[in-house]
Amino acid sequence: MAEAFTNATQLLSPFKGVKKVTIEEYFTSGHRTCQGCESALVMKLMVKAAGPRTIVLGATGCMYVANTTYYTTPWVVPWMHTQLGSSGSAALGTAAGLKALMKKGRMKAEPINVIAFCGDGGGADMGLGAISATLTHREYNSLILMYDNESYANTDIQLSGSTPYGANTTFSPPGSVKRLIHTRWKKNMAGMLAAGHPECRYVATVDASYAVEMMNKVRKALTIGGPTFIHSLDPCPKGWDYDPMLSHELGELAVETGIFPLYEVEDGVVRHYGKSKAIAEGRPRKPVREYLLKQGRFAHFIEEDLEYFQAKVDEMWNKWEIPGVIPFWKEGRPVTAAP
Ligand SMILES: Cc1ncc(C[n+]2csc(CCOP(=O)(O)OP(=O)(O)O)c2C)c(N)n1
Ligand code: SF4
Ligand SMILES: [Mg+2]
Repeated sequence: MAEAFTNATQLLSPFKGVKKVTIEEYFTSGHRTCQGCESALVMKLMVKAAGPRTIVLGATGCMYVANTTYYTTPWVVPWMHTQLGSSGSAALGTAAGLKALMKKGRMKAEPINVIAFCGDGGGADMGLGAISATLTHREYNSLILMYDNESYANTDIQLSGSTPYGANTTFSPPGSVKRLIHTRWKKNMAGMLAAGHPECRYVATVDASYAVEMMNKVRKALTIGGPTFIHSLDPCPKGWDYDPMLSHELGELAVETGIFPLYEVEDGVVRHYGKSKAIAEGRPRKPVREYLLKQGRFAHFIEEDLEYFQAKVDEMWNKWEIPGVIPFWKEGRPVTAAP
């Protein structure tokens, strides 16, 4: 009993290979996401990794709207919608509420996982302040998972702070006068949160194309406890404009080209994972064009756009203080000019 008030967490050991993954599902049929939606797969893997004693809170976005339509829902565990910018406050409030109820003896004292998810619009833009605040409260256990489909997808693919350079969105349609409307580089969400939140013991990036690794990072975050954060890159056939059968391949290419590094920061120690580890150790990356040109949102790119994108990714791996994670230079910063 007393243990529950000292921040005890569930001890979720890693799945040792795909054959050891549990078969129970807590996100089942009954959703209406697009064919090939990786974010739906992320929800399924996330809650499978967490197990049945879990509460999920979901900010507005595709994973709210398409998953809870007209009294149907795929969620088997308790689930609650929260406002678009509120994943952080929902996570913290729920964790604090559970703790108070257990302390007063109003419910059985046991470690219950609290996971709040948000999209990139809800997390990297609108709810960034609330996520940051939650990551300062080490006395409450919660995981915030940002599923990043790189746009405000639910309202028809508007540009977010997480949309990649040059992408065609409904807010940045390429035209004959101006080819590139969106010319800002994507926010470095995981790196920013890891570097700036000393009370947060675990931040990681994941990609559902590497499903076991992804689930094990969720299990690790929940086991470590306190406030934790995971950033997931999710191919979105509708917003990225590609054949749904390519979702898995695009998830792999995002990592193999070095565009989306897979890593974790645990108690201040950075560990690259899988192909990102090999890249950090010097293995050549695939050219970014292999990833970009499979997607209609980059169909207007000309050679100089591809070269600029490649140069920026090269910079991440060759020049950053911690490759792919922390982008600082002591001196002599290179200048990569945009076309
Ligand atoms: C405060 C507020 N502003 C705008 C909206 C309208 N809205 C609903 S879903 C959504 C898109 C959210 O984008 P993101 O968080 O990236 O999730 P996605 O739809 O991509 O899954 C918007 C703008 C809202 N629900 N609340
Ligand atoms: S628009 Fe994208 S994120 Fe939304 S349900 Fe469709 S594939 Fe999934
Ligand atoms: Mg989004």
